[in-house]
Amino acid sequence: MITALGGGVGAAKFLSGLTGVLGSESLTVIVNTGDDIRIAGLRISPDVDTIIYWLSGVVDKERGWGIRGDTFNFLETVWRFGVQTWFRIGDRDLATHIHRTHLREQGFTPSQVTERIAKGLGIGNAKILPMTDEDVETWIVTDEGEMHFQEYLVKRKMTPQVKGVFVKGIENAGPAPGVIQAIEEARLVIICPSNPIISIGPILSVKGIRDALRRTRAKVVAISPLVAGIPLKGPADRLMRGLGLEVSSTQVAKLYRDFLDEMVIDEKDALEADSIKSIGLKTLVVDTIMTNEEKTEKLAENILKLLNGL
Ligand code: FO1
Repeated sequence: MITALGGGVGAAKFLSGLTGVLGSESLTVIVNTGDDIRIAGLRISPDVDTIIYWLSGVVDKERGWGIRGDTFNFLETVWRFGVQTWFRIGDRDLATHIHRTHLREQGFTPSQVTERIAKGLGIGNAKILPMTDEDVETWIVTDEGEMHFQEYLVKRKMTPQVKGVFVKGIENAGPAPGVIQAIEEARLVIICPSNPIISIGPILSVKGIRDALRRTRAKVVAISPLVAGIPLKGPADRLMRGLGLEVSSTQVAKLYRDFLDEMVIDEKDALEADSIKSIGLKTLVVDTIMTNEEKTEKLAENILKLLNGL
């Protein structure tokens, strides 16, 4: 069994490649829910949905999120009612949010809702688990005040200066059913090429998850989301810098050092291999840029090779 931790477009893309080359291995994905937001009364869980959309093949690959060929009639109409429309909810995507909101109002948990949405969209080759069933939200402290992560990313286009990050509600967040077991029973745990601060960070902050990663007998491998010192998408560099961290794969490895066995970095960062080895971690240098399906599957195959000899 393979267990992956991730959130965001990089993780979703990588996982779509991984499911293409899995063979008989089963896959469980533990997904960040810190990006969740309520807009216009809807419960939106962007990282969960992005992974489901990629794995089910309905995703808009150009944007990396949302559903291919979607229209925006709903947004155009609620805009007339004065509802904010900076978060682009497509009409087909809306069906997911309405269904989630309705099920949550009936008392279903995020895990149960996720299972139903994944099943409805035909995902059979991976189990998708939200990191927790508690409602949590990642907030960014900036020079212009505190704001929800989506407001920082989408509405403010990452322009405010980052001063800090916190996850509302994380103190009470225990792991969703199956999460700890998936880490404990895996042969390989993959930390996807996701933002270490706002995608992987919240997962590691859920009670018991970091400890489970430390004690699992699985090999734990992380793929750096940085190539030549910058993220291919998203604000990882701005967030790391804002928190006073160096923006490098070595720094990402340091953030995971207490539970990590091996760090996977891009060929463009080959010079970092020595500094990562010097903190006691094995390093694999490969092409991590997922510009097409073939390259994504090649990366996944390279990661699966780490299973050999386990
Ligand atoms: N990202 C954007 O940059 N702009 C959007 O308007 C936007 C809408 C959106 C709607 C549903 C959804 O599931 C994801 C959406 N995303 C949008 C992506 C999302 O903000 C980010 O990819 C993740 O939260 C980053 O981890």
